Amino acid sequence: MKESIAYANANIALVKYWGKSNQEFNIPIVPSLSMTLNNFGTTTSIKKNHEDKLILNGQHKNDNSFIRVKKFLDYIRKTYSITDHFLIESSNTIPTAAGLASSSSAYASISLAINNLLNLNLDQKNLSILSRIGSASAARSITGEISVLYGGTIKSEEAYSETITNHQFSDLVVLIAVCDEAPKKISSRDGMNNAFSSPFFNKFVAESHTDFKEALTAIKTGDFITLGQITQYSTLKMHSVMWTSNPCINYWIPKSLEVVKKVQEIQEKLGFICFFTLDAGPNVKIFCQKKNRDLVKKEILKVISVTNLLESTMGGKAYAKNL
Ligand code: 2P0
Repeated sequence: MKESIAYANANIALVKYWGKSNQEFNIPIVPSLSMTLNNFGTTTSIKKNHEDKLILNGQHKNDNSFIRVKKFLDYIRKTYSITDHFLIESSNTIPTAAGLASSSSAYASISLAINNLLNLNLDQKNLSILSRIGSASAARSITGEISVLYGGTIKSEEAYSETITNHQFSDLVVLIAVCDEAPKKISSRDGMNNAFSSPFFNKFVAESHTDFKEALTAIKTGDFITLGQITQYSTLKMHSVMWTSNPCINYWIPKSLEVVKKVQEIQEKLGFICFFTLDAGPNVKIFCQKKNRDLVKKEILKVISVTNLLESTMGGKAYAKNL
C-alpha cells in the first residue's frame, strides 16, 4: 500500500484521567470513561517519505505538535523494527471554535492509518494501546461510542480501551458551549506532569477508581442521573487538582462558570435532565437525553455570553477510508 487514510472521532471523558503512572509508555494513573462525538474528528493520510513531515489543516508544522508526532513515529520505528519515514497529512473536521481539536482523534487516526500502511495487523485492543502511547485519550477514540481506558496499571498491555456501550445511552446529545476559541496555553501533557504537586492528587486518584466502577454500573443499568452526577464530580475533582497544582493551572474563565451555574439552575428547577463537564480548556460540554435537547438548549442559550453552541451525538469507532 502506497498511502493509507483513516478517520477517528474525538471523545469527551465522563470519568476523567489526569496524571500518569508511567511517562515512557504514557500510562494513565487512573481508568477513564468517555463518550465519542459523531462527526467531530480527524482524517489522516500517511505515506512513506524521505523524511518525517506533518501537515495539519494544510499547514506544514515544525512546532511542538511535530516534535510530538516525530517521537511517536520513533516509537513505532523502534517497536516494529522499521526504518521508514512518513508524510502525515491531518485535517480536523471539528469546528475550530470548539476548542476540541484534541489529540484524541489525531493520534487515533494516525495509529490506524499507519497500522494499515505498514500491515502491522494490530487488533482493536493493540491499536488502542499504540494510540495511547501517542496520546492516552486517543485510545478511547479507536474503540468509539462509550469507551473505557484502563489505567493505573504497571504493564503497558493492560492499559487498553474497549467499548462498553449500553444502547439505552445511544440517544445522548452533547451541547458544547464555546466560551473561548483560542488554543489553550498549557497543554494537557504539561499540566498532567505537574499534577503530583497538588495536595489533592492522591485523593483524586483513589476516588477515580471508585468513580470508574460506579460509572460502569450506571452505564450497565442505563442510569443517566448517576452517570451525570459522577461526571460532574469527577470534573470538579480534576479541576481542583489543577487549581491546587504548583504552579496553579486554571482553565476556567468567567463564561465557563456562568454556563455551569446555568446547568445547576436547570437541575434545581427542572430536575437532573442534563449535566456538565469541562476538560483542559474553558468550554463547557453539556450532556442530555434527546427528549430534553430542545428544552436544555433553550435554557443554555439564555446565558447571555453563549453565542456559539455546538451540538453532537454519539460517534463510532475509528475506521479506514478508501483512497
Ligand atoms: C481525559 N484529558 O480523560 C482527560 C480529561 C483532558 C482532561 O486525556 O498526555 O491529550 O497525550 O496522554 O490524552 C487529555 O489529555 O494527554 C485528556 P496525553 P491527552 O480525556
